[in-house]
Amino acid sequence: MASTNQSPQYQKAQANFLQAQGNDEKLRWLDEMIRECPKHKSAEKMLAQLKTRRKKLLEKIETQKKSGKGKNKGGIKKGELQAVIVGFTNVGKSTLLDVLTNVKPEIADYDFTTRRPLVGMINYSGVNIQLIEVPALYSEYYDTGLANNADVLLIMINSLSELEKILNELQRAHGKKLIVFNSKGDVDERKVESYLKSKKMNFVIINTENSEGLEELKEKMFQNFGKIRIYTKEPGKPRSDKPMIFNPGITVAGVAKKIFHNSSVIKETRIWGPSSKFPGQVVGLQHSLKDMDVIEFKTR
Ligand SMILES: Nc1nc2c(ncn2[C@@H]2O[C@H](COP(=O)(O)OP(=O)(O)O)[C@@H](O)[C@H]2O)c(=O)[nH]1
Ligand SMILES: [Mg+2]
Repeated sequence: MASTNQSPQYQKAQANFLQAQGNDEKLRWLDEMIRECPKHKSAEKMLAQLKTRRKKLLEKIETQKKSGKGKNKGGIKKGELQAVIVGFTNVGKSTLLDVLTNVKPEIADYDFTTRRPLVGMINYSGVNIQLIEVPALYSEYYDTGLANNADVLLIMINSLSELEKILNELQRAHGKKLIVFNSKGDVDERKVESYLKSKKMNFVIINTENSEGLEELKEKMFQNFGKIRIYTKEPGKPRSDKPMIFNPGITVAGVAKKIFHNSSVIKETRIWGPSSKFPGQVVGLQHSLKDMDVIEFKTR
């Protein structure tokens, strides 16, 4: 769908639609596109296409609801990128959720404060990451399903002695495991670091009280999803704020398919960033993209 003669409102809705993470958000922007689509004769075909797309999207949402797909036991709808914090009680899980997301959990220094999974959203440079605190291990409220199905597990500990027990509990979890050592109290961080390094562990040392290590944590968390970020731009304009998320190895054709559904509308593609030999390089449909690339399509 080339954006010729579209109002700025339409273009904005389209940009938001393309970057939407999740079907409900997609539906919202698609509705906006339909409202903003020109109503004159020559745009009839385009409007019809949008309506067909809306119908398909609704069907998809319905089947997902029925099959319960994308839902965990607790009725939490799985985000595109989902990380779950697991750990013993009182290690600072709720505090981490509090500092990284919009959720305000109850934080207390008595055991097993958190009794049901809490869900927050992190905005990491335009990427939405769903962060869930599950009730502590060994609490009657602990949720194995959430831990086992998460894409990334943040294993939160205050001392190295907790590690083995937790890893033992998480044998059936298939997500990537990132150890988050919360330096609470009197800890020799250098010792912790050299131990975890010697074990070739995937880890980050943080301190939720003074925010140390939180940026590194967000970056590592994103990397552990194994996804890449692609920004789009229109000719003569700055790049989008929110990236689109893809699996590594995605080609120009793959991105085009997601945006236009039909790559024959593309006249020329330019690339900026890690996969380009120089800024603004013209590339073909088979060109492989890298994390943080910016892609510009010129359409017919
Ligand atoms: N000194 C210190 N206390 C912390 C830190 N993070 C959390 N706490 C405290 O530890 C207690 C338990 O924290 P909470 O986030 O509820 O732990 P949870 O049970 O793992 O969710 C609370 O009193 C927090 O204020 C930290 O980095 N340093
Ligand atoms: Mg808690």
